[in-house]
Amino acid sequence: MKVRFLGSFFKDFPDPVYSEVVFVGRSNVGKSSLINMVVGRRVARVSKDPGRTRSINYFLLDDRVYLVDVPGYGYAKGPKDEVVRWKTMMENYFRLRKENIKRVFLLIDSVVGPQKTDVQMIDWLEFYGLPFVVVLTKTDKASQKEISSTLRKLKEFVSEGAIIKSSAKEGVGKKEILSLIFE
Ligand SMILES: Nc1nc2c(ncn2[C@@H]2O[C@H](COP(=O)(O)OP(=O)(O)OP(=O)(O)O)[C@@H](O)[C@H]2O)c(=O)[nH]1
Ligand SMILES: [Mg+2]
Repeated sequence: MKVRFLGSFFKDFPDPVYSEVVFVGRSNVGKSSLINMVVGRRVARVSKDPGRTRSINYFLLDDRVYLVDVPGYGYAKGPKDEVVRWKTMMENYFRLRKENIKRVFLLIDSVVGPQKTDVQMIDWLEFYGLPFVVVLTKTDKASQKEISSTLRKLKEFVSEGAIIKSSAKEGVGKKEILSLIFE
């Protein structure tokens, strides 16, 4: 698979010659790690500290589709103006790119489960009319019981057919995610 980092953007995003998929979710949920796992290379920056990704990063996959890595939300310790900054940036992104986004991957930690901010994100995606699938992350860290509990809570908001289990650490979920990216 061919993957190329196109740059970090805040506005003036790449020309919409290819459609794009975007990975959203709480800070530290594993967005950048999942992108690296799926493309098979360490292209996105990963960190133990929440808030690692600070801009909107574009990658071009196989000269066919843009992959977009965005900053996470819901980092509790984040100062208020950081939250405002995130919101402004993401609102701008969704507004400008909604026609070009073919799918959103909404990542939810399989141990932590859906939080209030995730539900807000689902509302937001529905408001913009963006199709999304939920990806449970870090299943290698979760017990069967935790996974079931997370699935149960999620069923209130999404149908089970739209949930993919993944582990960036163990390469779980790669095939399903890739097939949606290239769909
Ligand atoms: N065990 C395990 N750890 C993971 C997995 N995916 C990510 N992590 C760890 O979770 C932490 C956060 O990963 P990132 O990929 O940087 O998370 P992010 O969602 O991009 O975070 P922000 O850019 O801050 O929003 C890192 O310490 C990763 O090593 C996984 O599948 N299993
Ligand atoms: Mg990141």
